[in-house]
Amino acid sequence: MFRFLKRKLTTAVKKATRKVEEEPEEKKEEILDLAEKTPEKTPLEEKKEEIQKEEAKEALEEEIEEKGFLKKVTEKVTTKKISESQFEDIFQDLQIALLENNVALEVVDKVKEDLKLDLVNQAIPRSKIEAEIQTSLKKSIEEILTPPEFDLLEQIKKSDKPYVILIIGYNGAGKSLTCARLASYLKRQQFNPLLAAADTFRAAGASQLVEYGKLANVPVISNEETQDSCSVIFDTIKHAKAQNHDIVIADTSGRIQNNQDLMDELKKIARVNNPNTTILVLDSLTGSDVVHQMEEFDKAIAVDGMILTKADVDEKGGAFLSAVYTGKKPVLFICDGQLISSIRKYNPKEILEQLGL
Ligand SMILES: Nc1nc2c(ncn2[C@@H]2O[C@H](COP(=O)(O)OP(=O)(O)O)[C@@H](O)[C@H]2O)c(=O)[nH]1
Ligand SMILES: [Mg+2]
Repeated sequence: MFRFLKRKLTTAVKKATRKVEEEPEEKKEEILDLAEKTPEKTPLEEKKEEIQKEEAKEALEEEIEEKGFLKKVTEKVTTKKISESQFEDIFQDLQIALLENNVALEVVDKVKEDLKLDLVNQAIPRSKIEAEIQTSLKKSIEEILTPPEFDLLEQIKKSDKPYVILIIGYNGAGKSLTCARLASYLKRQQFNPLLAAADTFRAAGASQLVEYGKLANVPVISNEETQDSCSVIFDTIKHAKAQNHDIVIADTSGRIQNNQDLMDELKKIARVNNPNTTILVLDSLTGSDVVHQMEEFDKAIAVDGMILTKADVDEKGGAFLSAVYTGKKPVLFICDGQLISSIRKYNPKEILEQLGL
């Protein structure tokens, strides 16, 4: 999980540290050049210089009294300031590392602003340059990974029953498996969920959910006779009321935003069945395209939260950063495998750890 980005971030921080630690050679040469080029001084200039030296000496004496000589000297030797232009240079490697690993541009810009604020023109102890860069990066990425909160269990408890969860997203994102995983998770929390096989578009859509339902030990309502996904969900809600199921989880057909018919169908599903929560399933392997997916689905029907899948096979991790930061929606769960049990509550600290921060 996230191996590539982790490795790249570590390398970029080390490289940035080395760049800051090394004095830029051109500067030294410039000073030498200047010294060589200084022309002979006239007596008047020498007098002026003497006065300036005297004034500087007095100012220094005052400062010594205020600060303590030793402290002043050590501060000069042991601290380093990163100029704005030097920052631009050291951020280059980090920027490449982030972009190469599917991090959306908007997120890269935020990291840059955060690091700039923390590092530019600050007196950083020389021995702590790497630690300071690392701390600043960690703080920024932690902010990025922290979405608005949403306590699903609490919401279910306080709402009328059945609580209807609508699962939407691209083809192959992991919606059907996630429906069964979520049902199994909620069952373990002492709820009694019912699944609606509303992927009526794909031939095997409904039967696949029936199989997943068996694995999760959760009943599934399906109707192979109909193409009307809206009515399958409607029937499932009726069924849930009659048989005391407190939650309905509705699977839907995969769709992309340029498929207008399917998008319109989704709007109809939401209008007719009025779900309590609509969750967008995002496949982390689709990279920074997750930003686009969230925008488009949210525009069609209001998305309440997201579930990120395939974390186990995502070596880059950028989709997580991009989806959480730009989506500005709660992240309910992450899925990291092909099992019914491969689902857990989203925890930003865990992701940070995976990134080596
Ligand atoms: N490795 C891995 N595979 C997953 C995960 N979630 C789903 N899959 C696989 O992705 C494929 C598509 O899943 P499915 O639930 O049918 O997607 P749907 O088209 O959105 O309903 C299946 O082969 C799943 O086993 C995950 O978290 N990790
Ligand atoms: Mg499916």
